[in-house]
Amino acid sequence: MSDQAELPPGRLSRREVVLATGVASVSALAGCMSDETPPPEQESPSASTVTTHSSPALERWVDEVPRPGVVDPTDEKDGQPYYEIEMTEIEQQLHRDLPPTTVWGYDGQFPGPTIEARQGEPIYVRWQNKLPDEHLLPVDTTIHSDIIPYETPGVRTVTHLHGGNIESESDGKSQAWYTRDFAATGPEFEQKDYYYVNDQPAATLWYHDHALSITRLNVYAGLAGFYLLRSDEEDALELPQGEYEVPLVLQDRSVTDDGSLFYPAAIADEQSGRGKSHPEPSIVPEFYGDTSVVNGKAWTRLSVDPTTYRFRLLNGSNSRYYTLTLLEYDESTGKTGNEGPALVQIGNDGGLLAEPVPVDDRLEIGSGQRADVVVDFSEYAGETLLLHNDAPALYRGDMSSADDDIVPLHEILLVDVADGSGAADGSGAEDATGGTTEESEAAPEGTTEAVPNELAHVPEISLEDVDTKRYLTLTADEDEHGRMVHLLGTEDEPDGLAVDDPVTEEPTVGDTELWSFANLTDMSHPMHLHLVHFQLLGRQPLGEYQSTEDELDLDALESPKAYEQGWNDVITVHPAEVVHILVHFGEYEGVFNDQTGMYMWHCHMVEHEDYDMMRPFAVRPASESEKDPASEAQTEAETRVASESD
Ligand SMILES: [Cu+2]
Repeated sequence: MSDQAELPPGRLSRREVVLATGVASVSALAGCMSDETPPPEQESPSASTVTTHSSPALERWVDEVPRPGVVDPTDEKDGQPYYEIEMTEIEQQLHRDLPPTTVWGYDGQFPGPTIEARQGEPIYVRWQNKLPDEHLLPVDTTIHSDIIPYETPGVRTVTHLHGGNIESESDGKSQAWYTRDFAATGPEFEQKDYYYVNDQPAATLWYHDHALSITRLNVYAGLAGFYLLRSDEEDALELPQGEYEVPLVLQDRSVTDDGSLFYPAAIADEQSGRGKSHPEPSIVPEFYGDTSVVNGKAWTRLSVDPTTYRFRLLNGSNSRYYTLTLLEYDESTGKTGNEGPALVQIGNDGGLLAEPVPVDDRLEIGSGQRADVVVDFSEYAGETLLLHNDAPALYRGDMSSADDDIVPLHEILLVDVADGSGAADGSGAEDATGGTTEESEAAPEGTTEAVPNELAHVPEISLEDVDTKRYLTLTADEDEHGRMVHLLGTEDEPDGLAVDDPVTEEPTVGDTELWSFANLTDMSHPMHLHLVHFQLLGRQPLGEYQSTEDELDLDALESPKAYEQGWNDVITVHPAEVVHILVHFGEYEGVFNDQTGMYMWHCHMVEHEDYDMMRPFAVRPASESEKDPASEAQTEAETRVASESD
């Protein structure tokens, strides 16, 4: 097995990068693929053939960033709050100077309304599909046409609670899709009402569409929103709240002059087909929009008081990475200046960190990831700041180069800090914000105080607790049309498996596993596991890791960055790197809860997830695995276990 870190011959000799309508080939990474010879039919990469869709030049920073609404329960079910949330097609103005844009929203909003949940208080949600018969965006019907009935009328949707430590039946798996009014349902559809037990640490969760092979289109159309899980422990910290706690979903979009969302219908690609013609519409390997959209508005500004704020950052873009910092900004010249106030991270995907961590460089946030940060603006009264992104569109971590920035997006959000008069001390500001009196009284106290030095108890998962190790590959291949297909593989199948190949990851509830992601491609991937939150053990170069070695050399690992500690459900794996994560399936030292059944793990760049960088995993009950470790149909197993326990 000594060769398993080597790349399959010819596999990744070129890189197809789709811009809005165009394609560039980007040569393979030099360092990790130097011994590879290009296949003879390969043409030279040529940036000159790139054509891009350009969105209209909109005046920046004219609209204030909207705050997502909060949705109220519509009823009760089994004594718990019950929400009925409709997905509908709506018109929404994305910018002052654009005509209204047709988007899809939950509860009539893009992004969807925030669900405010509390630890220990379960809720039910019925995600009602009320979408039109026709998709808003071009659907490629060649992907998994054997398991997706593309001829079925209606738009397939299914809502996944990202970061939810929840039952399999409510997970929102990609094949649990359904069309309008549940007229047609996918093979893994089980129930209409989803049950969210909320038995996990307070965290910034989010919900979004997850329908098999059209997730990229449904999310791009607008189907995503926040789910903020709160707890008494978190409340006791008196973190900034009310007006001083701002959820911000960062997205990139492209639009046309009439305001329509633009998403490429095909790979306009003379180069990559090797003489083969692509289907049309065709999926594109990645999508990068040229317009920054925050909370559903393009090029927005955020007005703040010179005090401390809590920002719930979510990367809701399809493929784009962000590396963020706040810079001083001269709005009249458009020039950036010195570093602004530090982003101080207090939480990530799965909840609060043990202690606040100033982000000393830039905050890297991949698609699907959340960063819970506080920022103290008190030294910046009267100043203008820019939330600045430095990640090139095609992101490779430290290996990134300027050539990778095929669709630049550096300016994300303008922040206006009010001058110190009046509003600064928090004593008079809240009346002007339109908040309720109760909120106004609650908000100011914690906002100007320093954030507590101790935030949460985060029990550490130890390598010594590992029951099972899995070596998992991130790889790519070419399909019969000459298009790139991204895949996930295993030690036995390093070249990758399809989403509908039999399940190969079958942890037992109560076990701890070491998952080692080996990235054989030339770009960074944000890898996501449903159900669980995991801890990053460390990273190392691909060439230095032999999966057959019994012991992992901890000294050889690059340690997690401070803000990567704690509970993650997305982790970035850079090119030619192995990332080791420790995953416990089930309750762990008083946090999280036991669940069994089928879930998914996948790259969260949704173009990759759709084709075909997604795999199932099955959490087996402890009793079942003792009796029969071989895989059986999970539904049968669950039925059996359930009936035995009755
Ligand atoms: Cu990916």
